[in-house]
Amino acid sequence: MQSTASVHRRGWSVLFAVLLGLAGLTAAAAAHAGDGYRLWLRYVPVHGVWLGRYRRSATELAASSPLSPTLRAARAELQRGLTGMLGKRVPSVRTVTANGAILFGTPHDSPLIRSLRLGLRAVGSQGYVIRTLTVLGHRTTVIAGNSDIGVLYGAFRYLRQIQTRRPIDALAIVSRPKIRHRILDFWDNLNGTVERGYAGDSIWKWDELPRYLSPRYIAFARACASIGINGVVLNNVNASPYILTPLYLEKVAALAGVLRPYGIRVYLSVPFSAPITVGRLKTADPLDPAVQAWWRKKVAEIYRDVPDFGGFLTKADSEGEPGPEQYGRTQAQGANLLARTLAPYGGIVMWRTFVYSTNPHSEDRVMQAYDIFKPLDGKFDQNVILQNKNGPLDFQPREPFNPLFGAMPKSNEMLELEITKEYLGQQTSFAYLGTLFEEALRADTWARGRGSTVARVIDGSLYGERQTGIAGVANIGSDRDWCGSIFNQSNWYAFGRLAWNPEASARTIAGQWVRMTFSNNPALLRPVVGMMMASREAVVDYMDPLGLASQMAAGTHFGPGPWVHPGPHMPPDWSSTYYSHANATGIGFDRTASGSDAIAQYAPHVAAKFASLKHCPEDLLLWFHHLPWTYRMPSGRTLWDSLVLHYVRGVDTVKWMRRTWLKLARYVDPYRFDMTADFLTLQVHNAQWWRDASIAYFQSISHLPLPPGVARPPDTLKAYEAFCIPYVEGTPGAGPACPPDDAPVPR
Ligand code: BDP
Repeated sequence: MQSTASVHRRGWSVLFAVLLGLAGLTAAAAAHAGDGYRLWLRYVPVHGVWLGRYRRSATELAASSPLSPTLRAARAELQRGLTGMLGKRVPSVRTVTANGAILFGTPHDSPLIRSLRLGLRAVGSQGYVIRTLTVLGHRTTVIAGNSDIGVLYGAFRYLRQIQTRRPIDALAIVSRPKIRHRILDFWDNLNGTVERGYAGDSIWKWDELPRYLSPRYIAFARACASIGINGVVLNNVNASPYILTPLYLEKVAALAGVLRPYGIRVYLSVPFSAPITVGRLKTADPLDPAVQAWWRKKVAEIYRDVPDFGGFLTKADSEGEPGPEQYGRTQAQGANLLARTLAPYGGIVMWRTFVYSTNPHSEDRVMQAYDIFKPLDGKFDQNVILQNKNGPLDFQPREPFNPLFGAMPKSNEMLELEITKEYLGQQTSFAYLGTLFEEALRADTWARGRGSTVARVIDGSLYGERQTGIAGVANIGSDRDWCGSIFNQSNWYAFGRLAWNPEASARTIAGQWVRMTFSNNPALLRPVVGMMMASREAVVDYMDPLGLASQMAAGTHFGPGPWVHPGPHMPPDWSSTYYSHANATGIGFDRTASGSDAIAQYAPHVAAKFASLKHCPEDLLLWFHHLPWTYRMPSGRTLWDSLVLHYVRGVDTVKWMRRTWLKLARYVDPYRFDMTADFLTLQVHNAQWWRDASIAYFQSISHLPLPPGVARPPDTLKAYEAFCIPYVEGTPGAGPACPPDDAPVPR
């Protein structure tokens, strides 16, 4: 079948051909073809007045030699970028000899840079300074850092100025990352699959390593360095013990070697039971001397081959993964066991607080981690960082902030975000997560009064920690476009930029990404940024409005499943009904003092706000309150009507996004245009499915009529419930048990 996008595009092509004939333009100048492989580092030619300005400011590349691998990477990037954008090769020289030279390096390797007063003290070990100065009588752009990696980051920053059409003739840029460890977590399995990965297989080709090093590793490393990512956890948190065997450690060392020049350290997820499964001990008890000795030996073995190894990430006592609890030990005793073996080498432990029990009688799921970890504050070693998911549940389209942020003043805390869109429609949905990340970072914990944002907890400015970090679960795979769609790339990009500066604006980042990925033309830029900024809220609206959460299908987490209820194979807190608490009296989870009192885990000011019906943000209302269907919202509508209208609004926004995109054919090359257009068509379909199934389900409980003008769902609730997708990319193990008979397909 021909796609709507291509039909539409053909219309444009006819018109366009006429215009071309009239104006004598070439199509190539309007839209540069791309298949997404080059991400935001496309370096397409600059035209018009800008070209002259940039050419004058980039005549030669000057650096002392010999260059380290990192400085060579900086030079190669500058050459690649300038050649692509300015259409000429910029020669490399030993010292500044002409106006418009770009001098790059550190004060350690370049006496010339040492002689300039650049104010490098302000940028620490990873930042950079870019300044336009007169050097040896020539007008020069100086890109300098205290370390080689700072220079590489500066080179990318300089190129971004050109990519986004910013002036470069009088530069005075000073930048340093606010967070020390900026890490991508790969949930990649050693068999090449990716848990919750929607962009093909793993990019790590374990079978080829260490003998063959795919050039893709370098393309990946460049992209990471361009946004300041400096760490990669190579394997799934549900970790295979084989990662710690010599066979795989050799492969890890090879990858570390490729990534090193780009400032990326490798880390590993480790199973807590490794002393048993790999070391053949009888126990993994953290207080057992034989267990401690085994880890010491293993860590020494790793550092022998990877001297800059970053450390470990652990998922312990969670979702069936082993942990210290099994031995009657605390999370702190478990974390410190690993921390003490890594400390002599400067390694860290990222200990996840995503710990909970699926026992039907356990307390409110969202309260468990806090109750386990809060009493342990002060018990963790200095090189342990507690890794909290942004919300207290599990990467839902919207959650309040995790109450552990700010509640552990004597412990290091880092933020874990999910870049892969497990719960937001997976690969085909258009959902820019810059806004979600921004919301998570700006949430005010009030731990030390107003302004105690999550950003300030994790950048160490609230409590003064030195080990600061942020992690994003990667959305990267073997697909040619890396992320399963062009727009998914923006989430990788936004994560890196916010990791560097957690106070940056999601809108600004979106704009820069669009300029680099598509075009600087305002006719494209404005509408696309508008789509991006509206996109995540649209998904919230059609999946989990008003503070609902976890209403998706079981297992695959794809598509609606508000009816999923506890059963023999479904623990209560893996069901949807547990979270909606929808019943004859109303809907929502009472987490006030009359309910689970999860609200009490927040600082008093925040708790009071969430507890008050008047002040609780409407978009978190049903997260904290169980309310009658006929409850009057501030808008004057009933809760039921508002809920339904949110589902409707979500679909309408996606339709608007699609309409907006379809008008942009002339500015985008056919491949990327069609893919995005067709994915948006698919998303309209999926959004309608979510809306209709959710309305059908909740109406069967509320028994209330639909607000005027809202159409009835085209199918019966029974039909929505019966629809079942057995296989979805990225779902670990087997999908849900779908009966292979004539199950219905929703309209
Ligand atoms: C859940 C994912 C599961 C992960 C888990 C985690 O569905 O695949 O293993 O998070 O973060 O959201 O450990």
